[in-house]
Amino acid sequence: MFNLVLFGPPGSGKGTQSENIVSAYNLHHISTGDLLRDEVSRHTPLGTEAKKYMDQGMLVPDEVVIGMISGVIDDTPDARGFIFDGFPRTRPQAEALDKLLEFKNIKIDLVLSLEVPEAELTKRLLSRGETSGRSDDNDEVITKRIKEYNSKTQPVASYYHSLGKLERINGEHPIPETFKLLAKHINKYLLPVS
Ligand code: B4P
Repeated sequence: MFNLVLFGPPGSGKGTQSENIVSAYNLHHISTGDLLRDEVSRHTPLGTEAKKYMDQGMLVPDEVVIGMISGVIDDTPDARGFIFDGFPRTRPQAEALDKLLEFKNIKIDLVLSLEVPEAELTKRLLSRGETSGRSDDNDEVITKRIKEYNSKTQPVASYYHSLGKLERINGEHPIPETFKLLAKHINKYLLPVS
């Protein structure tokens, strides 16, 4: 089994590249952003709680997100591996994920960090906002999300770097070129199925 964390600031292309990686390597995609948006759209108690944070560009509390992940892993026993997209986003989430995986006798093999300058992130997210209907794709909330990333999520990179698992990728290139850079690293662990 091969488990990958796709890491990076809001708008760096985690969701976009996850789709490419899933189709090339047949990994099971776990996006905490998608899971949370699904809870919000179904008006579940978890979704109602999460929405308060998401609408302000803040991270949802760790315990809410960690509980959600454990359930998804248990529901997918036959996966070839997992791609964690947008998770972990804080150091406590990273440590909780390691503990959770250890308990299931698996581990994170590789962390790919998409690096994109702030001006380009804002441009992409504003452009997505024109069609996405997402309540967090507007100027004010994007600024807050990038701030949250710099203070709470960036330290996760140092955590994985200290474990020798982090590779930094320039995410400024067009989507196919960025995918090729990611694939170069994944191919060292796993061959594509398509
Ligand atoms: P997420 O859903 O994870 O989304 P994201 O950070 O906005 O985007 P991503 O990096 O996936 O960008 P995308 O590919 O779409 O998070 C949303 C919110 O959920 C968070 O703010 C938080 O509140 C909450 N949340 C989620 N996980 C959490 C956790 N673990 N803990 C706590 N809270 C959590 O790309 C963006 C745009 O750029 C797209 O329009 C795309 O087409 C474009 N694009 C991508 N790559 C490009 C390229 N190479 N060139 C040009 N454009 C590109």
